[in-house]
Amino acid sequence: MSKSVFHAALGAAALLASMGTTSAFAHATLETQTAKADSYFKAVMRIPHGCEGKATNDVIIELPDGFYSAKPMAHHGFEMSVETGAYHKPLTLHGREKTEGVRKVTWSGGVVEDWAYDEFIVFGRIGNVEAGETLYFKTTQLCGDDASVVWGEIPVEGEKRPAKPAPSLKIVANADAHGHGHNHGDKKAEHKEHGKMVMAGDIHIESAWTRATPPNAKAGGAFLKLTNKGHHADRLIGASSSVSKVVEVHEMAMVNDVMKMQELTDGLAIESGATVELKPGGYHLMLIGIHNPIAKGDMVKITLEFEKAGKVDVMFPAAELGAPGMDHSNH
Ligand SMILES: [Cu+2]
Repeated sequence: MSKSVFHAALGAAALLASMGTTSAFAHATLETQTAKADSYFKAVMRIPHGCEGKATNDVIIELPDGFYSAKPMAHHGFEMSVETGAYHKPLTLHGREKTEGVRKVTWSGGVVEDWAYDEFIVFGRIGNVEAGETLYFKTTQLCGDDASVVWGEIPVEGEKRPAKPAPSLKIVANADAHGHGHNHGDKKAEHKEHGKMVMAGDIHIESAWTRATPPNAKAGGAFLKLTNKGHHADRLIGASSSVSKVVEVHEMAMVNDVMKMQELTDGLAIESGATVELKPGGYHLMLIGIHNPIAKGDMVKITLEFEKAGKVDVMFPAAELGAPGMDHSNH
């Protein structure tokens, strides 16, 4: 009994303290919504209300790729538990490679009344993400056995803001970080563009880029990173663009000791949970029969087609002629 009284009192105090400045927010959001690349960050998740009138009993935060070495903070009146798993990419911190860690935190069995406000905290390290990218902290509130609120929708540029957006964290440049390959000063604008994430259903599309072509070139390559966040495998089955006659999905393969490229006629599989990178020397999109040379700085629009996720337009900024990769692809 004394526990819930204390809890209600704490919630009311926090609500009063936040009124006036933030009383209008109705979504679960992070208190601080920007973080520097390669820095430590305290994610404070703000829970502004329950589930349509019902008190919140459990809060679950799924940690995004790019958030390492997570340590959740205990919360009075709640049991805390974690799920660990492999990171999408290892990160070396203080000379040690981190390959797995906490990916999901659950605070359960407490009470946050619908009229109360509360906060749940996870401390961690931002890594393997670039300025301009956004991390999403999917957050679920469970209220009793039959009610819940899931803050898990990813906003798509140019579309209506979702009703239950996933709490987001925008990554900004870190002037203090060393050895991170940010030496392409003249490509800042392009980099910003290509750092944007596009979604097609469960497929996250990132790091799209192409490169300038020589004057009489008939073909060019285009590159990007695809991550399947869904529970079912999908395939990239085709692509098209107004800049060339056709766009094919290619792979590089050794044929009689010679590296050759060939079309993947069945498309490129993206298994559930997998990230497939299309990059120079590996899988790539091939623009065949280019109508006009591509110049550095051009934005090339390519429509990708997935077997399940359908069609999506992606903008590919053009790097200089012969560029081995944009900033991302080098590390
Ligand atoms: Cu090719």
